[in-house]
Amino acid sequence: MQTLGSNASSFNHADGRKGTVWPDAALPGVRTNFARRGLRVSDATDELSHRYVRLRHKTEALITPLGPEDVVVQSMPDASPAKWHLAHTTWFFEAFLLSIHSPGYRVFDPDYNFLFNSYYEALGPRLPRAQRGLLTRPSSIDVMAYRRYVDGHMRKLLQSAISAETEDLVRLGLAHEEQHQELLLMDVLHLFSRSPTKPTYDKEWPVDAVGRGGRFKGMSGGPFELGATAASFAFDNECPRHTTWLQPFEISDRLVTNGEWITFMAEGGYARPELWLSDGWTLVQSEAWNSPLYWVQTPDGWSQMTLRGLRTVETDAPVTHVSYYEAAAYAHWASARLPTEAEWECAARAGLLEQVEEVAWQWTQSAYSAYPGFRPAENAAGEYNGKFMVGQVVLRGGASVTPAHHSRLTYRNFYRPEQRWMFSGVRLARDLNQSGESSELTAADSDFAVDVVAGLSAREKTLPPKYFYDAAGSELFEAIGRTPEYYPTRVETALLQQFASEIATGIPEGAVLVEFGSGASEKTRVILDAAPQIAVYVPIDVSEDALAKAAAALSRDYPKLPVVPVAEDFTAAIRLPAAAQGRVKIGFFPGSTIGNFTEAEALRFLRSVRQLLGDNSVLMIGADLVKDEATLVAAYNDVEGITARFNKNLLARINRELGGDFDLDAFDHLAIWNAELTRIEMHLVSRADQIVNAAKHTFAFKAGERLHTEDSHKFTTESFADLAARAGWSVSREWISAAPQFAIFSLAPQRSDSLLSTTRRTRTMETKSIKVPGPNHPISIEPNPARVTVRVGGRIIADTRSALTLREGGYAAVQYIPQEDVDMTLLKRTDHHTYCPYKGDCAYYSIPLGGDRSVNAVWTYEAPYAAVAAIKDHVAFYPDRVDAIEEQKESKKA
Ligand code: SAH
Ligand code: AVI
Repeated sequence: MQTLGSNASSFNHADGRKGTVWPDAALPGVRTNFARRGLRVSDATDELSHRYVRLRHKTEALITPLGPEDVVVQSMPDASPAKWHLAHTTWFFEAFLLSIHSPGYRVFDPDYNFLFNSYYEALGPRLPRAQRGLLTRPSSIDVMAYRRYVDGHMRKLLQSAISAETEDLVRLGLAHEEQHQELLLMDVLHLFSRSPTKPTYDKEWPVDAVGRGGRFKGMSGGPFELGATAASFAFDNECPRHTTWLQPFEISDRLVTNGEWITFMAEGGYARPELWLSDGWTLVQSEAWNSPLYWVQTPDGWSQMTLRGLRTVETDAPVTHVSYYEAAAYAHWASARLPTEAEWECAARAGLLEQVEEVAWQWTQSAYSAYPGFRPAENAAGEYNGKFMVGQVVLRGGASVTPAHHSRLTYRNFYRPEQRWMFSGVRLARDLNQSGESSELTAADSDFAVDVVAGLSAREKTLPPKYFYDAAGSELFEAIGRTPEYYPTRVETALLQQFASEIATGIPEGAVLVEFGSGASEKTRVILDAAPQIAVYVPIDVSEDALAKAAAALSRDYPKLPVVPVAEDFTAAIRLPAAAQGRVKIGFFPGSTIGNFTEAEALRFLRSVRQLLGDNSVLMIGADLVKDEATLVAAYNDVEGITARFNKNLLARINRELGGDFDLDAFDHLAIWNAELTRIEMHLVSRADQIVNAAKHTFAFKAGERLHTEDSHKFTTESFADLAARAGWSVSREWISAAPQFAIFSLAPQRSDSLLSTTRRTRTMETKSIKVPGPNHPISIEPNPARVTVRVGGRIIADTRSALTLREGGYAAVQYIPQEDVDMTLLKRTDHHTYCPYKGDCAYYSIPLGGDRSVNAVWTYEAPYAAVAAIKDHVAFYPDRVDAIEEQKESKKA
């Protein structure tokens, strides 16, 4: 037994809570006869009439927060006034059930068939959809009376013996009214979003749960049974169940978040035509779309109109109210695609998906069309779904505004690709390789496979350069050394030969020579020839082939010298062989291989070598020096194309060892000078949009997209000495060649007593030159009237109205932000330092939130020179190491 007045309505909510609206009133000012009379339904005997009563009441509960004017207005042609929904759902029962299956039934008002028929041609002409907001008559009171009239007759019908056909129509009517409950909420939200006062529908309306971003889950392909069976209620468009074929795919277990969408926006998502379907791009321009529907930019960032009113966009909650065009553009940008509806249903049935029906309907890439064998019903209800099967796209799942238990895994929602007032979201999918293996790598997979998958899955694709050196790559490197353009090998060898005897004097009797990245050990010979006192040689290299060949050749040519090769990654913890124990260790790291490290890697390497070699050691390092761009660029773009082959050998190696299918001709070699970071960068550039499989994964390359394969940092004697000093070494000798300049540094371990390090620091300070800005190097600092914000990883980490704009010579203006307006807890101090003769010593921070891209993204002058004293206690951000640095001009308040 159940009292109607205590019947709560429930909706799906991501946090598992149910939204509750108590149906103790209906239209404002309208009598609700059931509630007033406290009518009980104890006489309703079967499940269907209980459901009918509960559901009808729930619809009325939804309008309790609305005022009399709210229920009449139509905010756009796609939306309907709440009053119209109340009447139309009632008309559905009258037209499809009572008028046909209830003998002697007289319609409530003959005009209502014209006013409240939505789209059923078989039931006569109707009011044009866009005119529903003109219905000030019938009044709300009339509409509620209509509901009561039809409810009374429906109760009688449901208490009589009804046929299976009638029962099916009742269930259809109930499902129909549930759809309109959702539509009513969508339409109210749209209406309120258009109101300047941004009203709240329900301040207790649950918010979507926040959480982690999605992880891709793999599914093998094969036959799949798609669609609903006859076992329980389903719309006709979900039937018949039939076999379809799936290719292997992977699908994200969660929906795309607002934070991820903000990154898409920051990376020009709404401004890059190449991401968009043609019709979508036309809309972006004509409608000036720059964010999801209902997002508004406020001084505090993005806010979003919701049923709770205007609220700050929650970065970890799923994005909602996006069109198919936006979803497809996002997927393109994210190197993914939208799932097909069969993939979605298959993964959902396998239990792989979260956020299935509690947040937002999920766009699929499937056009809404008939399943094989689909037949619409013969009667007027045949118009329910089938006639819309063109020009629309299927969405799967369910939304926070969908009545609980309304949706199911076979449910096919559908909207036009430009619509976005419904609660629509995005779930990504990707193709899997043809073998359909799980994309999860296991312990059995090599480090190479793990690094390739990680590097090619990154937003900016990259691979560690150590993988260049398989047998073929090592030989290609040797060949590069013989090209006229690649001067480092030639020049360093000549320098070694020139100063061999000097170098040899620093090597004591019985020492062990430990070489890092020894390759063919050609340069080693110069040292060995000049220093026969070397008792043992330990070459260390990842390239087993190069190492074995070199060891064999040296043993042949230096028969008295024990050669003990170590085939390992020299960045890992290395143990020297027993033959090296008890001997003075001479480290040798030629070739400027140190330049292939990032600064952090170089420091880590130098510190670990300091440990490995011990206090009495010497470390000789060959390092290429900064020089004119033409010489540098030519060295990595030899005319014969050997460096290009070396670069592409990385792809060939992936093909050989990881089952890859890279087409080497579909990539171009690119080597460029990055003056700001003083390094040559090598990339492979995709010539076209292409899909590549490797290491059980599928990777999408866009035309022009780069795979970053190597950095070769170039040094100055100062920058190198500084690097060495920060890792516990001091430069005791340096030999520098004539142009093209290359250096060999002999390093000694810094003594650990503080006196020496203080001395060194003092010396460094003394040798720094100080310059004063002037006409040749002007610097200006001005307060910035704009509000400046800095975003990283979707979060605002700096927000100020007191930024200082520093302009220096021809450089881009830099915003210096007071530290008090920066969330300094999100920054991590690094040991990177630079020096500017005009501004002083510069210290750096990384932003862990931004990952690798945000290493040393922030700098500060802690004790700036007098000319720029104003920037003390301020920090600045590299624009390309954060999501965005935004300036908003403050509008003058009236
Ligand atoms: N020292 C030689 C070869 C330089 S080429 C010369 O100066 O001509 C770089 C060498 O370093 C290659 O032989 C490569 O296999 C090796 N190498 C690169 N990264 C490595 C790593 N992480 N661990 C061990 N060896 C590495
Ligand atoms: C081994 N390393 C220092 C070489 C360099 O110059 O960075 C590798 C190389 N890359 C292209 N050409 C040579």
